[in-house]
Amino acid sequence: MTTTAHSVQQRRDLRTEIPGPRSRELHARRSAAVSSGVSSGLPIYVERAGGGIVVDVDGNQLIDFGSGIAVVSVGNAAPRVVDAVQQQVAEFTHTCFMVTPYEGYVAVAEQLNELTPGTHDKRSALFNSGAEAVENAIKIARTATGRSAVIAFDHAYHGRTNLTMALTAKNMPYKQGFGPFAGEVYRTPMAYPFRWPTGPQHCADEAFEMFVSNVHTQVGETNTAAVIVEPIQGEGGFVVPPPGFLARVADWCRTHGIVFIADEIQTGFCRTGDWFACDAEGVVPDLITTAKGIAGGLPLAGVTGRTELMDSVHGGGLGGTYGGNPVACAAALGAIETMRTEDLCGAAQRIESVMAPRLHALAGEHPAIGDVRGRGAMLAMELVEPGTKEPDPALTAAVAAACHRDGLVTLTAGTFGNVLRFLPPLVIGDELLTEGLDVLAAAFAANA
Ligand code: PLZ
Repeated sequence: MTTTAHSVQQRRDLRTEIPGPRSRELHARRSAAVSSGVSSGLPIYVERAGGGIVVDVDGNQLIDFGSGIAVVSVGNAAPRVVDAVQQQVAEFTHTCFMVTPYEGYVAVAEQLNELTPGTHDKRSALFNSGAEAVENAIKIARTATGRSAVIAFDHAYHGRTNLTMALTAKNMPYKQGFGPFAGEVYRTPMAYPFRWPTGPQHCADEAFEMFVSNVHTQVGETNTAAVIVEPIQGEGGFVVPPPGFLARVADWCRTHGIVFIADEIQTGFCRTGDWFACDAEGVVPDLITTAKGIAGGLPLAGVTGRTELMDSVHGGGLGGTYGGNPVACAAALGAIETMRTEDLCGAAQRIESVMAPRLHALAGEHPAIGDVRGRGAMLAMELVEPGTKEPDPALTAAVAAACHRDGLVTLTAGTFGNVLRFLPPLVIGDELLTEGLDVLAAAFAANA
């Protein structure tokens, strides 16, 4: 079967200004048809994409350092994903797993049970989006423990539905005006080395002590169903907690019968150089949520965890019309096979070895780069007023805009909007990677 992926030449090519005339035309149509509540960081309208390149309707070819927010880790229109989807879509598109089941769902669950951290007995359930997976992980933790409180961290991002808005830390744009939010959600400081008030060397111990104290004094261990944490925070600015912090939180949860949930929706599936970010430290979560990278761009999400937790829910308590849709499951099996056979965990490590030294060198030249951090192909720079830790969201926006104009898709992040983050597809070639970094360096030279 032929696939389309390699029809996209792997090179940057700008034919018009960005966005070009056809994109601007589409943008005018969009403004008259699409809610302004949905915004786009870079309004070029996409015609095709493959590997590390996005092609717009004006024929411009941009280097992709975003992967549609860490989704197309296997590349856009990845050959195995395209083949699997084409075959499945011609066989059947939907029956609803809750009505008449099919093998693809079971096969994805088997893969999740095998690949996620820990060798204990596991079960999985599939959903459509990351937020839905997080909601269901909380439902499962509450049923299993008979408790209701949930602890989330500063700078956390877990989604835009009502419960996940409550779990998400940042007000604007995610929560502003959308309350009231779900109850029984409590927040504690994240171990954020760059911004820890008493210095990074105290961060892990003090954040852990505050966590324990906050749960004990403000919530009560026996009222607490779950603690949810992103092992490396995504939208919050690629905050990497110091080694040992997550393991201590997980151990403490175990002592108190609290379910430790790792939200690996952004970090999962080879992104950080391991199958899951928890693997780097041997942390074994009780429940893990996955989405994004799992299915090469088709909407699919999962909750995987200890059988005794996952099976504590009454039959029919979990589900949804489309959860584990057969086409999305076929895509996931194609994506996972790609990750295995092309060693995309190794590819993420290679990307770090190319990118990290360049980012550190840039930080040496530009005092506005206060911090370089991340792991694997999940790297970021935090921008500040030189000599201080005062966030500089204006410079961040200016550098991102300069990258966009010069044909590099980059994303921003962070509670203070001052983080440039890099999430290239794991199949990107070294040449494109280096060229993307050159574009970034030029954007700094012109703006910082
Ligand atoms: N948990 C850790 O990163 C999604 C959202 C972008 P959904 N992050 C990108 C935006 O502005 O909406 C995410 C995540 C983590 C949960 C989610 C939610 O996943 O598939 O977007 O619902």
